[in-house]
Formats: sequence, structure tokens, C-alpha cells
Amino acid sequence: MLIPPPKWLRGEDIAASDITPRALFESRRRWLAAMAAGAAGSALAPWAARQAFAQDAGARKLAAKPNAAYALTDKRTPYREVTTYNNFYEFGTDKADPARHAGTLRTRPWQVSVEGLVKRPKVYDIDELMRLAALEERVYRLRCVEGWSMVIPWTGYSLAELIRRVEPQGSAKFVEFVTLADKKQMPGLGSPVLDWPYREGLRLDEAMHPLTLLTFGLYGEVLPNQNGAPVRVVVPWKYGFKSAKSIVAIRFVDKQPATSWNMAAPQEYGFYSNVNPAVDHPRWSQATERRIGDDAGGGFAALFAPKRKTLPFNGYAEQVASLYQGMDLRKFY
Ligand SMILES: Nc1nc2c(c(=O)[nH]1)N[C@H]1C(S)=C(S)[C@@H](COP(=O)(O)O)O[C@H]1N2
Ligand SMILES: [Mo]
Repeated sequence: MLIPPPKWLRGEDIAASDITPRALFESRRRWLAAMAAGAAGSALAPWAARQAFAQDAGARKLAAKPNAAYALTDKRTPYREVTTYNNFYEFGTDKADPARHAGTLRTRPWQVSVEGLVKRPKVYDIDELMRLAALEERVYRLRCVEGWSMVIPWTGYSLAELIRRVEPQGSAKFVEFVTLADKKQMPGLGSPVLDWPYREGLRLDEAMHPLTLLTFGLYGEVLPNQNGAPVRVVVPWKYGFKSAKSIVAIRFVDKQPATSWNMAAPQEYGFYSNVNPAVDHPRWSQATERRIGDDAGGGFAALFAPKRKTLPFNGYAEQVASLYQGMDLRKFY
């Protein structure tokens, strides 16, 4: 009996630049192992294995120089938790949904339109955008307003690198991030839980802050789809929802832009959303958090990890507190 390898293993319908999520990679490995163990496998495995591994090794790795200025000593959250415990409502509202469903997201071809109040608007192809500045690895804390946090080695460069190249006009005061909304690829868009497309925003000085990372990868690999491939931002001193995933437009505007979470529940999600242990969310205390991976792991890790004190600005106060001098952060939450 000769079982033909599945399409994805033969490399059909998969562009060379297409990125394989880790789950698929692992199921592919298991498939190869199963085939190698069987009679059909003995004839097939060597060729198939070469094909599969060449593709994965080349396509997933994303070389970057570790930036010592942003290396944390905190224990890193295991890759498995980082990629299976996610918020990405376009793929469902359960933490396990994005890892399960984001395989349908096509990350090539992909363009990001940088537009609005800039002297040099431009539609960037994702591969050009990725090469615009030297990629760095930075270990950042990410804290969700729901009360869990992670420590993740991200790969990218300061968003300021891009902003400087497009030259904002004097009238540009805010930056809006618009993310992909394609029903064919994103099953969660059928739900009215948020106003799609998912939109986020930063004040221009926040967007220009060196900590704000235009992010293409994590753990030395291109972003898994569920983490916001092919490009997202990571704004480590703000709650996770400010870190928009799968961005298609970066727009410079003169007024504070509407954001999806603020529109959905204005009393819960303000525009600024700086991590602030002193300002509680109506449903979750912000004084403490549970670090995913502090326990033995599993989908409900957040419920069982011991509590830690949440730090003002998520531990980045020294770098960013000055941005908010004179602002009442209870009012501008
Ligand atoms: N497009 C989009 N971006 C998004 C979200 C989302 O639902 N859609 N969720 C946000 C929230 S609430 C969090 S906590 C982080 C989670 O990022 P992670 O899954 O990579 O940890 O992504 C943010 N970016
Ligand atoms: Mo979040």
C-alpha cells in the first residue's frame, strides 16, 4: 500500500515564502515518523524528509542580534505557552482558538500601507519592511489586562526607524494601526464581539519611543500566525491589547483615533491603557498578575500560577513615565 503524502508535505500550494506554523511543523514530523515506521514510509521518507526539513529550516528562522539593553533576567515563558495561550479574536475568543485556527492566515503576499499625515507615504511589501532596519532580539514582558503575563524574546526593530523614514508632518499627533479583516481567512470575524477591523492607536511620541517594537518574530523564528504574523507591534509598558497583530495599515492622524476595545467597552478600555497596578479594571484587579509558565503549564496555566506584584508601566517606568508627566492616569487610563 502506498499512501501519497499530503499536499502540504509535497510542497504543493505552498509558496516558498509561506510560513509554516509550529503545530503544522510538528504534525508533519509526526507524519514523517509514522511513515518512516511503516512499509510505505521506507520508500518515501528520505525524499519527503529532505523536502520538509529544508523548507522549515530555511523559512522559519529569523536571525537577529540580541540587544543587551532590553535583556530581562526574568525566566522566559516557554515557546509552547507563548504560542498556544493567545488573544487574537479574529480566530476566536478562547485562548486555544488562535493556535487552532490561525493556520488559514496567509502571510504572503502581504503589504503594509504607511499613510496619512506623512511626507513620504508608501505601501511596503512585508519583505522590504522586514529589511528596513537591523533586526534585534529584545526580551520584553507582555501583560494582559486579564491578569496574566509572559516574558518573550521578540524580534524586530524600533517602530521609530520606520516613522523617521516616512517623515510625519507637523500635524500628525497620533498613529493608528489597522489590522487584517478577511472573513475568508479569519473565522472569528463572524462574531460581533469587536468592531472589525481590529484597530489600535498610540500618541506619536509613544509610537516613536525606542521601546515600541515593530515585530516580525519571536524565539528566533518568524511570528507564528497566532502571535500576529507577519507583523505586529509590541508596546511593553501598555496592556497587551495595545499590541496590534497582523497589521495592514499604519496611519498618521491629527486626532486620537477610535480603537476597537475602547469602542466595545469604553468604561473598561481607555485609549492609553498603561499597565498601572493602581487603576483597577472593572472585572480584573491590576495589582497582581500570574506569569504564564510559572507553574507546570497547560491551557489554564494563568489560573494556577502564583501571583506576582504588577509593576507600574509593567516595569518600564524609568524609560516611559516622563511621557505622561502632568497627566492624571486615573482619568487617562
Ligand atoms: N488583531 C488583533 N491584535 C491583537 C488582539 C486581537 O484580538 N486582534 N489581541 C490583543 C491582546 S488582548 C493581547 S493580550 C495580545 C496577545 O498577544 P500574544 O497572543 O502574542 O501573547 O495581542 C493583542 N493584539
Ligand atoms: Mo489582552
